Amino acid sequence: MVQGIRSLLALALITVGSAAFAQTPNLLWYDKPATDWEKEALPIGNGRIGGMVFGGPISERVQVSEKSLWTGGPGAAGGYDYGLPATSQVELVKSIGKQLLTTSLEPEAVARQLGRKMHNYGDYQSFGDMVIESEVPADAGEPTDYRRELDLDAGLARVKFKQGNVGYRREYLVSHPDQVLVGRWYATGVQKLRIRYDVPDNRTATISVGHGVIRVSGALKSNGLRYAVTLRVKPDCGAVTADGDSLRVHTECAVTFILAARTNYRMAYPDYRSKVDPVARADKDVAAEGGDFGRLNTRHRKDHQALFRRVSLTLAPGASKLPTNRLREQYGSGDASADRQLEQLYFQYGRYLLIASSRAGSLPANLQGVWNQYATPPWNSDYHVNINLQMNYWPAEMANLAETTPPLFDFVEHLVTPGKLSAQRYFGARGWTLFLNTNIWGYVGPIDWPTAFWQPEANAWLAQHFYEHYRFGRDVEFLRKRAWPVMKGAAEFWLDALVTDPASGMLVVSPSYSPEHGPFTAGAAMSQQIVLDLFTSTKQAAEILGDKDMAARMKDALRDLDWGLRVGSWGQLQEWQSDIDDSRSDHRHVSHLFALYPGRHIVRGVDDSANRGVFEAARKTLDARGDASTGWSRAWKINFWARLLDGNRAHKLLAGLLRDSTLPNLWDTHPPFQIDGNFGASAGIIEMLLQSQHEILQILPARPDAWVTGSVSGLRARGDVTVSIDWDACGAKQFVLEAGRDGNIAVQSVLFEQPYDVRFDKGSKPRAVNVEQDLFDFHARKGGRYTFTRGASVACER
Ligand code: FUC
Repeated sequence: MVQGIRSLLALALITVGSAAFAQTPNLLWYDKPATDWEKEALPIGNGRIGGMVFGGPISERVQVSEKSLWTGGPGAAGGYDYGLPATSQVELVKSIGKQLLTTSLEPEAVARQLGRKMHNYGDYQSFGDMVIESEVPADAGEPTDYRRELDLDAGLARVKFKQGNVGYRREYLVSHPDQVLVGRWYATGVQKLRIRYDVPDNRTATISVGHGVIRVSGALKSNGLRYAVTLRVKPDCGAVTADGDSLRVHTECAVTFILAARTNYRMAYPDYRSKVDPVARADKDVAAEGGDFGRLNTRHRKDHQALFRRVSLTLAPGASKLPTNRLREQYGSGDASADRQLEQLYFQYGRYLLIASSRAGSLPANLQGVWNQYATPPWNSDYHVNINLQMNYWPAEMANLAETTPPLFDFVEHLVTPGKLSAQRYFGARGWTLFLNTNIWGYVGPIDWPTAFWQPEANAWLAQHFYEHYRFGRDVEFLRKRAWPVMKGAAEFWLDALVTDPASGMLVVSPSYSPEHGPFTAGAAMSQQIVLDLFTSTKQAAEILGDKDMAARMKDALRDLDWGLRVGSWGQLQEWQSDIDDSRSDHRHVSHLFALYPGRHIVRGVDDSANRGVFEAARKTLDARGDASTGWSRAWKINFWARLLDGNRAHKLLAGLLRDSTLPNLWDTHPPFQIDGNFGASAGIIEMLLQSQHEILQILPARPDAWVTGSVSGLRARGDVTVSIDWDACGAKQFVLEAGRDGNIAVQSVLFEQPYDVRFDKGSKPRAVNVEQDLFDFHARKGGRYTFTRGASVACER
């Protein structure tokens, strides 16, 4: 009788739960289990731990990653030097820099002198696999009614199917508040399960099984880093027994799986080992909430939705009835509504992936976010800082996910200490720097790959994120305590490292290299533009913080700096000081448009001496580079075209990305897979709807014709403003600005095609409203809501 009631309860749960399988817009779903990790499995994560869910009915695999499980680094046999040379390279760097003032050099020639072999750099490792085999009656037949989904809104992966006369439902999440991966399996009949945890073949681990727990622990051979998994299996009723390295469960009830994964890594140069025992830590983790799935899920959902639900985007109402792989396959074949649904899903997926791969207390999102199944992943699954790490964080502020940025800031701050040694030993400079790539072990030197080893401007590009965080949230304490040391250190580095070009008398970067092609020269456009961005921001920050000395030094340096904005013979923006651009080049790095995005110095309509013709030249350059490229490059181009205010072209890039650079699980390809393109594209979609890089709000600056009607809410603009917009074919019908603090808000009114009524909600009366220079400019009050409604007299007939 009791058993019968339990079955009924399980059935009720499945029925109740089936609402969760309803078709909602923020959902990826499939009608088959995944077989391919890269293309089909579905990612869940809490920033530190990642899970890839396959959804196999008989043999289930959840592949697990934890961000700090890396080979190499300190402790590795043969030593590790953080990329720092034993003897000073300063004279060598200086002499090559001087040489480049009059000639160019092939990258191979420079790499022979300045490159260095990566030595115990290491690789990000898979943590292993939770494997659950089910035994079903011989006459059960094949599974039917199969469905596997990723619910972006709930932060859950789900699987359901029927086999024989039994219904099955499974849910998976990775909780940030509780730091565990959790699975919950329901069935309307008996579940006979065998559970094990597989460690990758390249490792040997100690496995112990008993009392409903599998413990796996060991140390990486290469560097002694300790790791531990504790997997607790908890059926609501029935027995769990040990069987060799596995656990067996025989139950008529639902079963909860709680998995903890820990290492003894800590992010602290030069001693990256914590004293905490990973086994004890993992054991403690699995005790969270007494292992009660309901409570774990409630806490997880609350935490996840507090972030995820802040932004909504509707390009087409409803949700497609097609599985996501088919929705993507048929993209662009005529069903406009389905295409819009895929675009909005892809946008929200980028936000979901950022929440899942970057939360406070862990390392930042790497080239694969947090998900990795390899022992030697592409590019070590590391942190490339000549665009890729930065691109991961492009959507963070605008997509109202500032809470995903602490890992980036913690990581960069921790690089400043070794980065100071790098600045001294390679440049004899103050401040800090690093080059093309870095890892969890504070690597700050160049490597020996001629195509891409030299990028000391990475310090300034990373510092940009600190200042942008201030610009969005206006947190002066953050600016003072966290951004300023990083920015000032990068600025002092460049004050020391820049050289005067005798030909122009201007300050240039030398050696300078435009990623990842062409010769080494002095003053390539990207080098100059990145330093320009840094000096501009550092000057502003110095003024805000009252550092008069630094403000003055930045002012002088900005006057003397070559800004890297030159228009060349075919109307292009020059990539190098010399006019040598090949109009047939389709190279994926469009580095010389840094000042367009993510920089802010290429401005439409400004025609001063620094900016003459560069907006048009940027367009010319981008046109010549063409649209097709690898995933992240297409994503960058969406942002470029949005900044060029060409919504249709930005949309064309987005369409190309979805068609040619997106896998069935909507991951971005490089190939095989690299997550930066997902993030870059989500940022690009926002740039099409809202821009604020000049502290002036542009509403729908690059809305493509294809987005006829729609709405977005919860986007963030610089100045601590939250923005919601409703639009139709004629533009914004209504937009609402919510001020997070007292201060000026400027809206570009030139884009208003019709008259707007402006309503200032109670208590938020503006102090001053100026309509001049095409700006609607007013002083907002903290908490004020400002509603702009298109005049009722305007009939939109388009
Ligand atoms: C940069 C890119 C490559 C790749 C690598 C991780 O070097 O040029 O295409 O994305 O980063």
